[in-house]
Amino acid sequence: MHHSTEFYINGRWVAPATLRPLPVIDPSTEEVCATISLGDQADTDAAVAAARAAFDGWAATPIPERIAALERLLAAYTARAEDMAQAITAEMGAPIDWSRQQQVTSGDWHFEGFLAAAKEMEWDRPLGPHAPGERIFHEPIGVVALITPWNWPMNQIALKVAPALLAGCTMVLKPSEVAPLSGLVFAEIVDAAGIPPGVFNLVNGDGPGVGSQLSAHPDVDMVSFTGSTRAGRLISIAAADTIKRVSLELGGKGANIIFADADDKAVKRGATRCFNNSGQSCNAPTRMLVQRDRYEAAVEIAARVAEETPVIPAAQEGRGIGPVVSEVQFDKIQTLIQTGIDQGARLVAGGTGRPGHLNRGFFVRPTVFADVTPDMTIYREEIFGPVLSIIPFDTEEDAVRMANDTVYGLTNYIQTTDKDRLRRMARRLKSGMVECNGKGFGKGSPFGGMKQSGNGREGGPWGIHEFLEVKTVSDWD
Ligand code: TXE
Repeated sequence: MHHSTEFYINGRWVAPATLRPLPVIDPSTEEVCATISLGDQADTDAAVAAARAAFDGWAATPIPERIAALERLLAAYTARAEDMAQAITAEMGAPIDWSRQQQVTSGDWHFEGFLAAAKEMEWDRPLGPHAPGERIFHEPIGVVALITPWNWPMNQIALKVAPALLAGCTMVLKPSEVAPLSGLVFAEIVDAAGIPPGVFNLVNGDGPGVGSQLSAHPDVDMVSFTGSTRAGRLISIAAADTIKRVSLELGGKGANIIFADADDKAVKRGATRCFNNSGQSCNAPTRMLVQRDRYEAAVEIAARVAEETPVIPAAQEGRGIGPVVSEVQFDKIQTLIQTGIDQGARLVAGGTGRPGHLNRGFFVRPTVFADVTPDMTIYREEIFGPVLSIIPFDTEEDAVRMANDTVYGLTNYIQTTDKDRLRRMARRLKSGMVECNGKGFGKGSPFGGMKQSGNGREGGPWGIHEFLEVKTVSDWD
């Protein structure tokens, strides 16, 4: 990739103010697959200045033209789908078919969802008969910083860039320094789509550097962040002085409540979902709560799913999970698995160490623990690896209490054929999303969490509203 140490600022590829090389490690081979440069304050300032200079023009661009720009971006994105898949496979070790079929297509999915929402949205309207003459306007908040993680790199970029563009904001994207290659390909796509200079800018960097510089920057009006709860807290603190809006999509510890009357596939589906993307999804159903009658059978099924999940290197085609993203994540997951064993959970599949057929790469064995209790670390902490905890319950009341017994509140899952129970339970779970009986969400559904899983919602009109201010004008009509 010829631009890899450069940044995309004001419609051009530019060298960093000071070259600070950082190798990108392919997690499948542990070899360097590219080198980027970390930015510093001068680069951050240049990108923010470009976005500020472009703001008035982009904000005044009529909405149909902004929609047309996103349509061009979608076409340019589709044309580069294979390059994007290769970039994601290199930077995060995702098996190539998974990159093609899940990681890359998440981008199209969100672009299409936002385009539909933008066409239907009311951008300004009279307030109503109770407020005669008043009109409300939705206006872009200004220059926005978009800080994204490594686990679904293109998904997160699409979830932020598309609504920011439609809202009329100009932006600086800082992708994760662990998986920055998809962001670089994306900047080339933006360039090819003819988005006006300065509207979209990209600076690579790490959290304490460009990440916190953007968060504290007096000329940035909003930060939209996806990542750890730890970093979300630091961003809020850094942003506090300038009172900028901070929208956060953070960790999760989803409960998957499986009642005795759930369909036959419920356990298999839940375990598979937990291992997908090597467990690196904030909405993964990591705590499987199973009603006592089906508990032992569920433990057996989940153990079999773990044993039958192929663990494969990124270049290999076909079904399977790849490594986790980095040595840091690998070590963290190993420690958590060992802690599960030490604290007395029953290990029924997987365990510490690499799978036997692989002698390098950050591969983790799909792991299942039974008899997990609420006092255990693996019940509480987001593991972000292919590790499932199974816990028995007796009554609906117990299930609600256990599901809500976490600082997180992103996604919970219910499996039951009893619709009345499903409706009762769904209303009592403290999470932004409740996914039931394996029925996934559609394009443009709101995505986001309660409690320490964050604030705000991404996707559809909710996602666009995150980037808008509301203005009320009296005596308009
Ligand atoms: O994430 P970080 P890490 C969770 C998951 C994982 C853990 C640690 O549990 O095991 O977080 O992952 C930027 N100011 N999730 O440490 O550090 C950073 O540069 C501004 C859940 O790798 O949060 C990168 O761009 N920015 C999650 C982004 O934050 C800062 C996805 C994510 O990295 C910053 C990823 C700072 N002070 C991890 N510090 C999800 N919600 O899906 C870091 N960053």
